[in-house]
Parts: sequence; C-alpha cells; structure tokens
Amino acid sequence: MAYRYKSDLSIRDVTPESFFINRRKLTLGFSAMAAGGLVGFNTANSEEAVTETPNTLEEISGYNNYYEFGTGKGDPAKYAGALTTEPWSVKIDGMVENPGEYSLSDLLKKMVLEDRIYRFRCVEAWSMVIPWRGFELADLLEFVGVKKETKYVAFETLLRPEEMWGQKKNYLDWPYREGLRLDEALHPLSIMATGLYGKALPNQNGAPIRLVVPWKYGFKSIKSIVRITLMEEQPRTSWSIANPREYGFYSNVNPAVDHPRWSQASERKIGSGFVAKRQPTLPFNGYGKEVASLYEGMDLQAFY
Ligand SMILES: Nc1nc2c(c(=O)[nH]1)N[C@H]1C(S)=C(S)[C@@H](COP(=O)(O)O)O[C@H]1N2
Ligand SMILES: [Mo]
Repeated sequence: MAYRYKSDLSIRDVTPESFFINRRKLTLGFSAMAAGGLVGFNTANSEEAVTETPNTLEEISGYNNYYEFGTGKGDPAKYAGALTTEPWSVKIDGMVENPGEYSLSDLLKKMVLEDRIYRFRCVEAWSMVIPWRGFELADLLEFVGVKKETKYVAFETLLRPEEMWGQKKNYLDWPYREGLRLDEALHPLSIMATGLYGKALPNQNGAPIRLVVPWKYGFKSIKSIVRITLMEEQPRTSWSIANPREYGFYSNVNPAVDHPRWSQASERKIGSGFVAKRQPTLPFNGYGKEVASLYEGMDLQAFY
C-alpha cells in the first residue's frame, strides 16, 4: 500500500499571514506561491508504520529518467533547472463537465482548503521509495466532473524545446504522453505529486506536478503535466508508439511477463549499492492486494 497520511497542516500553516487575514482572496486567482512549496508537511509522524526506508533526496533527485533532458540517468539533474515551472496551468478537456485551463496554484489552494492534501510513501516502480506529497487524481477528476462516456484518462507533458533540449531529438514522439483506464485513474493509489520530502518537487522529478502510479512501470508516471484529457478511446502513449512490442498500455509490474530484451523477474533497489542482491519483483510492485481486482478476468499476458 502507498502509505497515505493526511497532511498535518491546516490552511493556517500554508498561508502567509496577509493571505490568511484577507480570507476572501482564498477563492480568487491568487498566484505565485511556489506550486509545491505552498503545501509543506512536517516529517514527524506518529502513525508511521513503514518498514521500507525511503531513498535519500540525493538518490531521488540524482538518478532520474526524464528524456526531455537527455537519456542519461544523471542528465535530468544537470539540465532540468532550465525549466520554468511558474506560472503553471493544466488544461483539462475532453469528456469533462468543467473543461478549462486550471491554474496550478489555484488548484492547490482548493485542495488545501478541502483537506485533500496527503503525504504518501510509495515504492516507485523503478525501485525507489519516495515520500511524496500530493493529492489523489480521483479528487481532481471529481472536481472537474467526469462525463459518463469517459473510459480513459490521457496525460501530456509540457512541450517546450527551448527549455527541454531533449525535445529537439526524436527518440520519442513529443510531447510525452501517457494514459490510464478510468478505474485505474480513480484508484486512490493514483497520485498527483507536487512535492517530495516536504518540499516542492525538484524539476528532475517532474515539477511542478506529475503522476505517480506505483503498481505500474516507471514510465507510466508522467512528469510535468500540462494537459489531462478524458476520453472514450484508449489514448496512444509515447512508449507504445516508440515500441509497441516492448511497451503495452497497461504496463503493470509483472514478473511473469518479460520485457522482450530482459527478464523482469527480479530487480535491484536503487541506492542499495551494486553489491545489493537482486530481489524478486512483486506482481503489481507489491500493491496486488489493493489493485489486482481492477484486472479480474483480464489476460495480463495479452494486456501487458
Ligand atoms: N515527461 C516524462 N515523464 C517521465 C519520463 C520522461 O522521460 N518524460 N520518464 C519516466 C520513467 S521511464 C521513469 S522510471 C520515471 C522516473 O521518475 P523519477 O525520476 O522521479 O524517479 O519517470 C517517468 N516519467
Ligand atoms: Mo522507467
């Protein structure tokens, strides 16, 4: 389970004094608070019942996949600083009751006011344990209103080659695109992350807002999202466009389905050092109890 905690903050804690006094402004377009930085959380936590030690901030922000900034694991830390993350808005369109361009700072304020900000500790599907901060994608979808025809949710990353030099290369079809089936998107483990370790997301981790789907392979967790589209048809996704045989739409962590070029039956925790033993990969990355029912009756070899 992603270990989920209610944020121990009230609006008082996340609101500058002047802002708090002029309460009325809370519902108005109030910009420029660092998107993730606005909602801090304390690290002290009495409910903690977590055995997995989180990776260090250095590991989490120093070893990344973010092809917009190069294909090397160290490239994002080197180059993602070039990305302007403020102001930021997310366009929500398609089969949605209230389509529009949503300012991220307004969205975050709303989530704080409604007490929908959580801390989550998840094992990310490429073997990091990350203390995220964010809210459930389901809460956002509820807010914008899902039309009944909706079957899938598509996501897009920012397209801005001036700041993302990797987008001048064609190793992927830009902008980076991902998708979930609606029931997957509505699952409480599907998180919109805006911070980690109590701070705004480092750019290399997908600032200012990214998806986290802990039971799927890492590439499903799309970074720096600018568009969410509710659809009837299954959306096309960057990796399955690049190589449909290797990357399917579902991409649930599944030790029984090998990648055509390597075994996925075991994995090595990142940060545990090269001497660390490989450990068996768990179905659904260890979240089977929570999510296996979504796939009941589906052939997961065919729908990989
Ligand atoms: N826009 C975008 N999102 C992306 C990627 C990318 O290249 N571009 N890489 C994916 C892959 S392959 C992984 S493993 C995770 C890595 O997330 P992390 O660097 O925060 O650990 O981000 C995913 N999201
Ligand atoms: Mo990945």
